[in-house]
Amino acid sequence: MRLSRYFLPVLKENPSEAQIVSHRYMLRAGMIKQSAAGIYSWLPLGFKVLKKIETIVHEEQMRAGHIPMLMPTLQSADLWKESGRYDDYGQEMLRISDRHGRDMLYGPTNEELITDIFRSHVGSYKDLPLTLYHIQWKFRDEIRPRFGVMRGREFYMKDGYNFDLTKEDALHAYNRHLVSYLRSYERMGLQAIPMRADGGPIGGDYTHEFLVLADTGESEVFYDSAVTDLTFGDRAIDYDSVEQCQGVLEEFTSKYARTDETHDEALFNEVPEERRRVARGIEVGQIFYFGTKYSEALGANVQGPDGKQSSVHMGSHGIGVSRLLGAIIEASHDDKGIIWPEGVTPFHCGIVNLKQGDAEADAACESLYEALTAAGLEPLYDDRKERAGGKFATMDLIGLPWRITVGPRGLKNGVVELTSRRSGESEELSPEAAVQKIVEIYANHQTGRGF
Ligand code: 5CA
Repeated sequence: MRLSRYFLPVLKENPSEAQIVSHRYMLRAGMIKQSAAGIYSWLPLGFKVLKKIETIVHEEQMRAGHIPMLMPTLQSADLWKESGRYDDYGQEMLRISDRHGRDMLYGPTNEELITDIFRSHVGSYKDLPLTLYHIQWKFRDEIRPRFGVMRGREFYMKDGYNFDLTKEDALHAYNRHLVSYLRSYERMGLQAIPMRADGGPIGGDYTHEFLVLADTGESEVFYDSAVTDLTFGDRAIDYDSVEQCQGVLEEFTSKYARTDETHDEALFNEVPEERRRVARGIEVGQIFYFGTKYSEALGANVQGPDGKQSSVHMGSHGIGVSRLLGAIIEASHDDKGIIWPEGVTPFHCGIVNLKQGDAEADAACESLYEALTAAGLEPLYDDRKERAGGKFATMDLIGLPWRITVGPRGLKNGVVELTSRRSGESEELSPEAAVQKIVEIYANHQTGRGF
């Protein structure tokens, strides 16, 4: 993409309404624009990152054997009346009536709708196990939408639902989700720690939230610092193996890590004092096992091998896709702007032309642009007639992890400058070597695809 043809409405001033750094940088980098409280338009740069995160979530869900689909945002209230949640959900649910006076709602979550689909089409244990998921906009009329996409009213969420014959099978589905979530967050450059939590309006008393540690997080968390040493890495996993998935769950959840909802002071005090941490975190996902709560209410039964009918065991599993942009920025920025991890960066590399209009500099930038594109990467070429300082400030703000700077002086010696946004370190290389290095860096990262 050439910056002169892109739509990147960066702001020079700090927007006064933004209280936390991720909100500030998302507005300043022209990623989002508020349309009403807690409701945002996703401008091209924000949309690009959103889609990269979404792609990673899809890839990891499908890798775990979960099946993508799409349900609508608007739902009829009937199913919610059947489950009993229409009254229970309270004012967070946006209720609408259509022209015929029928009660509708903008879905805050989809347990009822998916259970209805299941009961309409599945009747035998032979069709199990089954996990269906979608990534769709949700609406919760939060009393205090704030911090930009972090606590929106309209937000983008992956929600998956498992259907199993037995509790044991459903717990395997729970563990599969835990593993796939660890992988997903790590690909986004994040450490998200599974912590024992509370079921809230979804229900169930077996649930973990995934938290990214950050001072601006809305949840208070208590943990053994040893959990922060754990990484999933690129180890192989067989998602069908009950033992392997259970092993990962045990590895990642046996150390003390809880949100304030389930915090137990006595247990916490058993952690060696020097490892006890009280901090704040951003909840970027939650997995639930709630047994037959919805299948009983809605009559989702299957016939078992013994010919008997029984309610299926279910769980639901969410990832806050739009919230993740905020969480990643909170975890990765400096005073100049965002620092995108390679896995989700909107463009793989920036090209800054220090002397636009200089025949040699222009030609060198064009050939870098072509070589990177031919290698399957997406560069952002700042081809505007701007001062170098302004170009650097924009690149630093929007946070591309790598930048190639091209100027007449370097070209005389046959070199360009390759700079890491994270370390700030630069090296001089031939243009070919710079391309080669960037290609190698991304060969080691499974990056999500953008738009
Ligand atoms: N049905 C279950 C799991 S599919 C469910 O709705 N779980 S949830 O309530 O925990 O939401 C899943 C994730 O969505 C949360 O972990 C959080 O990351 C994200 N989320 C929830 N509310 C908001 C909000 N108001 N703004 C942005 N993200 C949100």
